[in-house]
Amino acid sequence: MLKSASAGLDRILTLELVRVTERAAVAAARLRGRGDEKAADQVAVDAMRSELNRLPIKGTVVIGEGERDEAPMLYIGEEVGIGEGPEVDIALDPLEGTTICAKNLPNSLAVIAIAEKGSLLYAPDVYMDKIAIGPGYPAGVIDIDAPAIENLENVARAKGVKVNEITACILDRPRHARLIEEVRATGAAIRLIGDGDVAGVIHTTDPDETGIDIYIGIGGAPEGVLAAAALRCIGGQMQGRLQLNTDEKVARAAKMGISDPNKVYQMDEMARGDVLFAATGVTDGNLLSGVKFARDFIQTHTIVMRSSSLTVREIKAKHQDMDKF
Ligand code: VTB
Ligand code: MG
Ligand code: MG
Repeated sequence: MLKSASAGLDRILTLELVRVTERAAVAAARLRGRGDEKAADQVAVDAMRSELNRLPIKGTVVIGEGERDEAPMLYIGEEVGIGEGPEVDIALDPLEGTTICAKNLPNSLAVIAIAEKGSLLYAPDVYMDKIAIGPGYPAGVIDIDAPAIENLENVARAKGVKVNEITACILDRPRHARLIEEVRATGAAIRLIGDGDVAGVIHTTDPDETGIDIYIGIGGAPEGVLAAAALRCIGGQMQGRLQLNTDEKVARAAKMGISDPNKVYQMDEMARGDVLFAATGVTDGNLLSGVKFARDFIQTHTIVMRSSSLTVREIKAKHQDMDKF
């Protein structure tokens, strides 16, 4: 098999990954707007799994659909791939934003990240407090422990605009009531999203296109690791802290090797080494179009990237062999 010039993962895997998210996205898109999030999720999981199992890797799912006893497929620890090839860790979410897909609202994605074995944070399925910005800022602009106003002022100053020209993306949840008040008090705008904070974080990387400068707030830890993997490939800054607020969660995390429950993880502690990331739009979104079903073909729109080269590719594919999907 071809070896890439730089150390790390075989670069041919980059294209292979696109097939994996394309398949999952098309499957989920067939169930867009049907109000059945479970069914949409299930078909995406099935499709992603069958495509993943054709890859020339010895893969282990480290961020997946849940623990073995709660998820029949793509559970944490499941081995995927043909069992030959490089040993890799895999983080995935075949349908990130199941509710968005069921309601046919923007920004649901099929998402996967692959990294060298041992390079991804083995995060339990708990909440994570997150803060993220895109590329082009000096180091140290964001600090998860600082008040929102400080982060927003620093981002605005670094961008060379007033705070009221900054937009923060925040999940619309009661737990964010105070955060939302604090951000609004600065004069900054908020894009409140119903779900889909992997997309929310990625959107910070292209504020001109998405209108989002910073992501703040508490979402899923698995989504945090996926988002960190994506940012590693585009550039940007992110910090995360697991919300291990019960003894049970602390114990679960400890089993996964996390000894300090309050640790702040920097982006490259959540996703180290060479990382490949791919996401295909399921519903139309700010950066990716959703799957289009035309009479004679299916069109998908995927972003695929690699951390070691910081290459970001967008692939619009027309699939004419529609029986395959
Ligand atoms: C977020 C969101 C996801 O989970 O991570 C969220 O981005 C966090 O959990 O799309 P709550 O819904 O409990 O707030 C999702 O909504 C689903 O994975
Ligand atoms: Mg999922
Ligand atoms: Mg999800």
